[in-house]
Amino acid sequence: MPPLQPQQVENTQLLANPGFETPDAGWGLYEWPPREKTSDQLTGHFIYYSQDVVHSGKVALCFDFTKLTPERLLAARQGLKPEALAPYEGRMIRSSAWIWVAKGPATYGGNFGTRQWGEPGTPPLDFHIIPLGGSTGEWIHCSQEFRLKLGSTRSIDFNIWLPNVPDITKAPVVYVDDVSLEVLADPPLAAELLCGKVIAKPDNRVPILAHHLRAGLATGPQVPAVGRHQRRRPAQLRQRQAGSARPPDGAGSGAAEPGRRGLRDPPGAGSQARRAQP
Ligand SMILES: [Ca+2]
Repeated sequence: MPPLQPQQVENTQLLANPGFETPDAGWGLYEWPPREKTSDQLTGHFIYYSQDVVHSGKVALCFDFTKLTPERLLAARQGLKPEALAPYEGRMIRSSAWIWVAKGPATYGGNFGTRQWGEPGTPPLDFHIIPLGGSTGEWIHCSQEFRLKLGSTRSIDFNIWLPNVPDITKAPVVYVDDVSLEVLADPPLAAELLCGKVIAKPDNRVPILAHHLRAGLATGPQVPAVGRHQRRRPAQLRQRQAGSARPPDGAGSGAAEPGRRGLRDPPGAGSQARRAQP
């Protein structure tokens, strides 16, 4: 029997502009706590698209705390619609991000992940938030996986929260790139057939071949074992010497959403952080 050819399976990206290659697309940029007269242009001085340090492509998002007071927190956010996620109810989701701490304390960290909201003014129905950080001068990958349960979710947001540090002489400069919120592909139960005639497709996924039945192989074709997902190979690290990209006009909204708390203690279970392998 000739070998079966496994189907290509790919994860589904839920975020817009995950690699920041299209400035001003997808992401809202914020300061926290909100303050009066905070303009998009001012926020753009602290969070901006940069070509200085990138994980892939030509652009990463830089969070620069060197001109901020210690209590300030910077954030990037995308909103997601439950209707768009409804087809993936019950599926495994992976959120991940790469971070490079260019300047700051020996070890620095913030948080990132999703929050699911119900009625306005009430706490989140669910959240999946983990630390985002690491030591200076290397790309760190942080990721977690969870099962999507929308329930009565009315809105979802994906956030990156990075705080300043108490010692302003060590105010961080941090680059974030290749942020991802993916629906993990199912294992490929079906297979491309190289010969034989398909006579039935129970549950429309696993075909049964006529000659299998003749041979008494009632169990159907052997499906190659393929993992639930493939780990992404770290992209080659690149540190560019070119000057910083100017913050685009209108890069941030400058106002955080009222009545919503920016940070919560992240659940540690299911999270992982690992260093890039050059
Ligand atoms: Ca990028």
